Order: sequence, then structure tokens, then C-alpha cells
Amino acid sequence: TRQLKKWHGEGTTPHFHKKLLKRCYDYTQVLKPELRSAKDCQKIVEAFMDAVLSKDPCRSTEEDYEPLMKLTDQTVPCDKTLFWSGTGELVHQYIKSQPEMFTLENTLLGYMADGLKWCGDAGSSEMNYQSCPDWRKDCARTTMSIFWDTASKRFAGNACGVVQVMLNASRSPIFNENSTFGRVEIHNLNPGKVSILQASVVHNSEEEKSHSSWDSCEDSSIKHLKLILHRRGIKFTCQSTSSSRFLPGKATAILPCAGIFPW
Ligand code: ZNA
Repeated sequence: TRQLKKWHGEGTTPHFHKKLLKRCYDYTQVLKPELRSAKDCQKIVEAFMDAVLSKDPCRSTEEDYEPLMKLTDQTVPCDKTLFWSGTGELVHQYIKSQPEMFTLENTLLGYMADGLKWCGDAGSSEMNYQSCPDWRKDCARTTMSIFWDTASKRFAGNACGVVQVMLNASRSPIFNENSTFGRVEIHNLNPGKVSILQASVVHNSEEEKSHSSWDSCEDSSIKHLKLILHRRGIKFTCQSTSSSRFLPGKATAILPCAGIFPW
């Protein structure tokens, strides 16, 4: 076999093809059974592999993923889109108690790819399980970067009504223009469909939130975010909160639904 190119990042996740297929079936048959007859998982996974195989993983384009995007189109209800930047873990924990909300990872395409690594190789018809380009060290337009940019662009472009974002108060800047959220998502919100972006700047704890002598919503990067949205005709609100507000606990415990459960 020919020599695969050597990159600085982790290689393709073992059993990548099989994992994509399983996640696709789990999503379309168990999580959202209303999609059962609308989505062909065999075809979807084939389109995913075709976007990657036999290609230089530093020369990916949006067009490579176009057939995959078409096969995985999905409607997210208005007011239910949640973006995040630097708060992935918290948001995905929180969303478990808000099953009607959608992050990109709660759509079929994001669900299939979340946490996986993948790349092909220009000189081989196999995935590269040894290494994949690192977007910081090897090249900016990696197979995975282009995938997340393309998926994020569509996800943001489809959003409507009131949309939300959770930002990390400990990051500097809190709003980073180079993040996927700052570079792709806010610029693809459709001002004709999105009325307002509500940001939550999340602190690790209530103590941390009250210790800072100023409101994180007054951070210059947040003011910049507000300006970008104002120019685009989208209203903006910001609240500084503690992560506990989004996690299950005594204060937010769900009351038992009288009449449904037999106790
Ligand atoms: N599930 C994901 O792995 C993922 C999801 C990756 C990138 C983007 N997203 C979308 S965009 C997600 O639904 C959020 O709405 C947005 C979060 O992206 P972000 O604003 O860049 O936030 P972050 O916390 O800084 O990064 C998220 C993850 O993506 C981290 O693991 C980063 O290392 C990674 N990442 C960020 N920029 C790039 C990247 N990976 C490859 N290429 C990049 N240019």
C-alpha cells in the first residue's frame, strides 16, 4: 500500500463508517421517528464518505459536502435554536432537560459527526486512520473544519424567531470573532427571519459571577457583538448568569406531574 501523508492531528476515529450509520439510525428511528421514512441512512453515510475519500484533506471545499447537506436537510422550529461557543459541555448537558431545543449537535448532521475525527488521503481510497490535519498546525481548511463551517452556516441560516447563544465568561475575549460562532454563525443569521439574539454569558459558579466587580455583558467584545448584530438589523440582549442555572439541582428541580405518574 502507498504511504499515507503524516499530519499533526489524531487520525480517523476507528469504525468511522459503522459509527456514522449507527448514529443515523439511532437519530432517525429512535430520537426523531418522524424522520424514519424521510431519511435514507445508507445514502447519507455514502455521501459523507464521498465528500472525504481520495481527497487532499487540506483542500476541502463546501461543494464536497453539498450532496451530504442536501440529504440531511431538517427543519428546526422557530425560537428553538441554541448556539454556543466555549460552552459545549454545559450546553449539551442543559439540552437534555430541554428536548425541544436544538443545538447543531441535536440535528441529524451534527449528531452524526459530533466528537468524531475523519479525513481521507489524496493518494488512497481509504480513510486515514493514522493522522489527520490539525486546523491550527497543518492548514486552516481541513476536511473537518470545512464540514463544521458548512454545517454551522446552514444551521444558522435556517434559524428563525428568537435565537439564543451561551458564551463562556472565563474566555478572553468572551465573544471571539474567530470562533465558528463569530466567524460563521452570526453572519449567516437571516435578519428577515431572526428577530433577536439572546446571549447568556455563563460563569462557572455563582461565587465567580459575583466576585467580578463588573457585569460580563459590559465586556468590550460583547459590545462589539451587539454592534455587528445592530448593523445587520437583529436585536440583541445579554444576561450574565451562573452555570448552575442551566444544570439540574434543588432550585430547578422538576416538580412531579400530578396525574401522570402513579405516586
Ligand atoms: N460539535 C463540534 O465539534 C463543533 C460544533 C465544531 C465546530 C463548530 N460547531 C458548532 S459552531 C456548534 O454548534 C456551535 O454553535 C458553534 C461552536 O463553535 P465555536 O464558536 O468555534 O466554539 P468553540 O467552543 O470555540 O469550538 C468548538 C469546537 O470546535 C472545539 O472543539 C474547537 O477546538 C473546534 N473548532 C473551533 N474552530 C475550529 C474547530 N475545529 C476545526 N476547525 C476550526 N476552524
